[in-house]
Amino acid sequence: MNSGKSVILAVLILSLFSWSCASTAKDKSVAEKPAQVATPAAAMGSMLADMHTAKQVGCEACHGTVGNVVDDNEQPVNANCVKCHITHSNVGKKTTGHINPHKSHLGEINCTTCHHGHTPSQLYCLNCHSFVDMKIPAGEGTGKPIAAPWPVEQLAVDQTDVVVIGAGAAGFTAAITAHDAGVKVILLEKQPITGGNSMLAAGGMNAAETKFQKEKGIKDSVDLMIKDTMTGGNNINDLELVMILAKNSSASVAWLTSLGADLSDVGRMGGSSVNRTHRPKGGSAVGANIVDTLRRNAAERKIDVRVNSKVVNILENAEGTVTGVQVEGKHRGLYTINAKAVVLTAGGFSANPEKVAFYRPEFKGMITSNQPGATGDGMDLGAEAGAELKDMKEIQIHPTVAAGSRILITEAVRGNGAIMVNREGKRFVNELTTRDKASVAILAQTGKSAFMIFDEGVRQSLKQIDGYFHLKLVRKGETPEALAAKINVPAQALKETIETYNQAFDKKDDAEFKRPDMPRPLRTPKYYAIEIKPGVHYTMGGLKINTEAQVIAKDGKPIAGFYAAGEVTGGVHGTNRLGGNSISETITFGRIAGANAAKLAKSAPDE
Ligand code: MEZ
Repeated sequence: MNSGKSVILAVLILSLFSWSCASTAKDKSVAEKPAQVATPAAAMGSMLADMHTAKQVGCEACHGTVGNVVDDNEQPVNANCVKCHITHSNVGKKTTGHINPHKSHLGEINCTTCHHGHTPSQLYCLNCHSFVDMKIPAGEGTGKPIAAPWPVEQLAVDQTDVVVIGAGAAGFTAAITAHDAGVKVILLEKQPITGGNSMLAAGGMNAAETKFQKEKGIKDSVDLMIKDTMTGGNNINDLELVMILAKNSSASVAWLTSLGADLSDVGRMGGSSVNRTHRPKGGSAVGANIVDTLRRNAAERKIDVRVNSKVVNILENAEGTVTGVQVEGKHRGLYTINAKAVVLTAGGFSANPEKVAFYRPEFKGMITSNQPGATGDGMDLGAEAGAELKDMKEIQIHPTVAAGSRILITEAVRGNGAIMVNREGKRFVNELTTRDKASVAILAQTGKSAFMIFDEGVRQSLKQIDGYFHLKLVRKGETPEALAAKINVPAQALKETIETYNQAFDKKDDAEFKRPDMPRPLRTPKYYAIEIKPGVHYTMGGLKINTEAQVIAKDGKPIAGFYAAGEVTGGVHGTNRLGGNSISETITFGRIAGANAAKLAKSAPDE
């Protein structure tokens, strides 16, 4: 059959399908009264739609009242899934016997992220994991974003006050803040799932002088956070931005908490002088908690969140004022959104190997810990709109990505007491030094990798470690010697290393490596090891902004109507970001960008 005939057949099948949906439509939800329908979807080789029609569940169960168009805001469809299945994760409870993609670090993700109804499902997880027969725990994945067929239609035009590009923590924060200031917001996400890298954030959010620190008797100060951040960034950071970061950090924790996030546990990351990294009780990963909170709050406010919506152009008028965006939407095709202000929160480019190698040839071919959407196209859009780029060569290598995978082993494991040993079974660095120094030290060891070693005490102190067991990344032994045999390092050396570390803990003095904090000894069997290697984790460079989150042009002046926040910007972190400062930056600068965009939109006349 030639392609013309296939298209005609497809149109006929679609018409039949629409007719069949229309003919079975009733006002009642299908959960109450399943409708009898034919299964034209099955003829199209569909997946989820097939399953539902085979069970006599009608089209309106997913699509609502017939006549409703499925558009790039897929929330209505997903809300219908929840109507029948109670929660999204509930649907996945039937998945047993292998690693369950529904039970993940991504939070409560929507069905449409993976399941497309009328075409085969595309498992988003395969971007990072390679579950061959669902047996291999973690692999490098394809690392490529899922290609979506973008239908290009006529240029329709939507109007709004504020457009936010990129639905990670910074984007959601800006959108919620702008909405709460009383303006209409559209939040766009090019991936099929919201959350960006923020939903993978593990260790926590840095903040000084918080209620949670005070409750735990931790003495911290805004000045100390500024000092640590500047020292970590080798003092090339933009001091004014760092001051904003630190001064607002406690208020940002309070804001997130007021929305329902749990940031009550406080730990330590490398380069911080005190415990200031906030995360959920028991030490769960911070990202899923924060992103779920933001997703829920956006949904409660009925903010228009559109996934599979890639911005291809930031529009400007003759005076250079930003006036909106052009978008390619999965369902809508190419269209325009006119807006009074645009906030760019599209993240960094760690998952773009060509761009990484362009700026840092020595990192060519290195694995990344990032989600596949972190390709830096948002940064390109900003540059095309006239933004000055800053610190682009500053790319952070995270020391501890699980070897043979792109799974980040959070710095919090070291913060809570793990040590690192080389193939000779010996420690080689202060485990709580900054990431740049720790990475260089690991790459200097035999095999350019190392082992993170911890005991049951550390495991019990940090809930997110359970995830590494789930992914079968951990080797175990009843004794240090037994563990040594499993990971092929000299048993006597590993035993002595652990004993020496425990003595240092007793004396509160790590004479060998000057580790500043040893929260617990390694004396509680079992003993555990994860092999780790450095991987590309964060891009410190990006669009130049000022303290009002306005994007700065090459002439040093703010670009009217244009704001940015989060990893898409450069300047806050200098040459090296401290662990925990990223989520902090997204919330603080996301709030500033959202508030200022809303203020501008309110003052601008309606078209
Ligand atoms: O801020 C980060 O990148 C972070 C805390 C990572 C981690 O090791 O958990």
